[in-house]
Formats: sequence, structure tokens, C-alpha cells
Amino acid sequence: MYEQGIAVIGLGYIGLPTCAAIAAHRIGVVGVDVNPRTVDAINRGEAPIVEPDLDQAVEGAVASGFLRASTEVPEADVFLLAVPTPFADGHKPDLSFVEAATHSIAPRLRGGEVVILESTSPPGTTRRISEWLSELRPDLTFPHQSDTPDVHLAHCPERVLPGRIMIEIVANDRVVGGLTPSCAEAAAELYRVFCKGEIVLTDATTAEMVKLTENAFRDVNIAFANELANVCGVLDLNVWEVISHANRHPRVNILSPGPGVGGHCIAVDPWFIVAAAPDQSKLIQTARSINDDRPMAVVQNVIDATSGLAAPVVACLGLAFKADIDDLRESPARQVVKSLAQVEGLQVLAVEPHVEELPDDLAALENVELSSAESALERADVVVLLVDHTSFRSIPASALGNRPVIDTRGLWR
Ligand code: SAJ
Repeated sequence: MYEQGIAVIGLGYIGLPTCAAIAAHRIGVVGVDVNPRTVDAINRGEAPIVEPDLDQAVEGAVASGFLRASTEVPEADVFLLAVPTPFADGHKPDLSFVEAATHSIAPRLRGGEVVILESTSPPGTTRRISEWLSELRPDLTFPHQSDTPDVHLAHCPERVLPGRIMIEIVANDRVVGGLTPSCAEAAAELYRVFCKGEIVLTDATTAEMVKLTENAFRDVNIAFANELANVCGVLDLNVWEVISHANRHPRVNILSPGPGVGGHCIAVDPWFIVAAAPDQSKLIQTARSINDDRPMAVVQNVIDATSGLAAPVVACLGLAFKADIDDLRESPARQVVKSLAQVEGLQVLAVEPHVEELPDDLAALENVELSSAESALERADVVVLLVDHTSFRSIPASALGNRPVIDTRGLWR
């Protein structure tokens, strides 16, 4: 089984953990990435990204000889594509990385392989890969052309939560959508090797829509919570108390309001549904705009709290996009800090225990300084909690004192 091994294209938060999970079952894996530094680090047995337990998994897989990395695509039995699918201008899906990955594997096909798309993708993408491949390799048949193709193609969307990837990559159920039923079956065989969750088979477009639906559901639910926060602000009610009591109802489960939705998935993927059916996705579009408006609503609350102060000092606790991670990309907290720094005379003390230095865009601002929590709480006129890191939970009420506190996560409620 898998004598030629598995090739995983893209060694980011999904590709690399997947390589390690497969290699742990003594199947040869070559991880491919365009970045030579990523490749070198992995070949030294190091994980170039921060994720609990990934380091040991990569070290073990490389030491066992079942994982190596390369900038070149090898021949393989299965090609698994795990490349980014961001959006371009106008929130339109950008499939350029998927297309480039498709081009990179085309010359390696001999017939008999399975190609699996794991990247979150707009409906129809798996079929487009099949079409691209048939243009590149007219000597082979693909599943949009034949029920018995030379190369099988399926979509199996990743569903792992950053911070719990190594657990969820094994434990989660997987949806495997084939362009034909035999494509789904061929792809499912690989997941049966390393997944303990159930493997559910469907068609490729349904699988694409399932993944987008999961993240859009969460975005809409968070938007509802954020809208409640706006409403409770007007009514002078504690939104956390309202939600926590409502959630005691057996059929109510409202998520938590916050300073906005960050990360690379939940704020992006709903747009793929909107692009596919703009007139039918009003709720999804409204949710996106409610969540996108949140950082500026927080900024306005801070400005209101500092009114009357000539040179206010504001402590901003947290820069990451969510709790207990060091990832500052696409973070609403960072957006709040950046916008506050535009306010004349205002000084921001940014507290982020998971980083050693500010990212370049914030470091370039004269009135933003990276600070410890202790020092920021000593000096600030106003305290804003932006990320519910565990270490902030234990800050005592006495350390906050009588100054205005804006707790966007309800951590100290
Ligand atoms: N957030 C809130 N309120 C909440 C929950 C989250 O404001 O109640 C915010 C977070 O602070 C963060 C953002 O939403 O800024 C997203 O965080 P998250 O933890 O909800 O999700 P991600 O983006 O880390 O991972 C999601 C997951 N999808 C679902 O839970 C449906 C994960 O399983 C996916 O694999 C991942 O997207 C992905 O790659 O698509």
C-alpha cells in the first residue's frame, strides 16, 4: 500500500501536521513547499510553525525516515494539496495557489494516483482541478470526463482548530467528497490510515459547501453575539449575563461577543459562499459586516472613555487573533491598537505575553510600545482587554482599580 508514498503540497498549518500524522503510520511522505527555509527546517527535524506537539511529531517523523521535505514534487500514489485559498479584491476567491499546485503535480502523474484537495475552496474547485489537469495531461483521463478515470480526484476539507491541530487531525470526523463515488472511496482509504473519527463519503461540491457552511455558521453566530453586545450597550445591560442565562435553555447556544473575528478562515470563507450566490446570502453578508465593524466600535468606546484627558495612556491587553496563541495575523486586536495609535496625543501600551517584539507595522508607530502587563497596569488611564489569554484571567480586580476598563471578551465579568 502506498509504495510510492504520499506527496503533500504546502507545508503550513494543515500540510505539515498531516505529513506528521501519516508518517507516524510508517507511510513515506514527502512534504513539498516553495519556501526553501521551511524545507530545510523540516529536514532538520524542526517545525517552522508554532503549534502544540507539532515539534515532537515532526522530529520523530524525520528521524524515522518516513518524512522528508523538498521544493520539488516527487512521484507519489497520493497528492494532497494543502495550499492557501485567500480572497482577492472584492472578496473574490483567489485560486492562484491551487492552480500553481495543480501545475506542479501534473508532470508527475502516470495514471493510478489519487489527488486530494484539502484547502478550503469555493464550490466547483475540485472539478476545476480536474479540468486543469486534463488540459495539462491530455494523455490521461480525469473524473469529469470518465467514471473510470486514470487519476482520481476528491475534496476532503481540513477542519482542525489552531491550538488543537495534533489532536483534531486524528479525532475529527472527515467528509470526503469525490468527483465520482470511486474517487471518494479511493481518497477515504488514506484518511482511514490516520483518522479515528468517522469518514463520511459524499460528492466533491457538497464537501466544498460543507466546509464553507461550518465556518459561515460560526461567523453568523458570533455576529449575533456581537449584535447583542451592541444592543446591550444601548440598554446598559451586561451582554455576558444575558447570553449566559439564555444559554441555559436546552436549545440555545450563543457564542461570545468580542472585538471582531480574526484568523485566516472564519473571516474569509463566508465570502466564498457570497461569491457563489450573492443574492441568496444576505444573512452571511450582514454577519460579515457586523463582525468587521466591531474593532472600530471598540476604538470608539476607548475614545469615549478617554475624553477629557489631555495625553491618555491606554493599556491594550492582547494582540493575537484569539486566546493562548502567538498568531498576530488577521487579528482584530491589532487593528484596534493600530487605529487607537492614530488618535492625537494617545499613547498605547500593548501587552502580548506570547511575543518578544511588536510586528513591524506597530513597531513603526511612535506612540505604541510593547509592555508587560504589570507595567501597563501601573501606567494606564484606561485598560482594554482584547484577547482572553489565560494569563490575563488571574489579574485581580484590585490591579484594575477605579479607572475605566473595557473588557471586550467578558473575561473579568
Ligand atoms: N471568536 C469570537 N467569539 C467566539 C468564538 C470565536 O469572537 O465565540 C473569534 C476568535 O476570537 C477569533 C475568530 O473568532 O478571532 C475565529 O476563531 P475560532 O477559534 O472560532 O476559529 P479558527 O479561525 O481558529 O478556526 C476555524 C474552525 N472552524 C470552526 O470552528 C467551524 C476550525 O475548525 C477550522 O478548521 C478553521 O477555522 C479553518 O481552518 O477553517
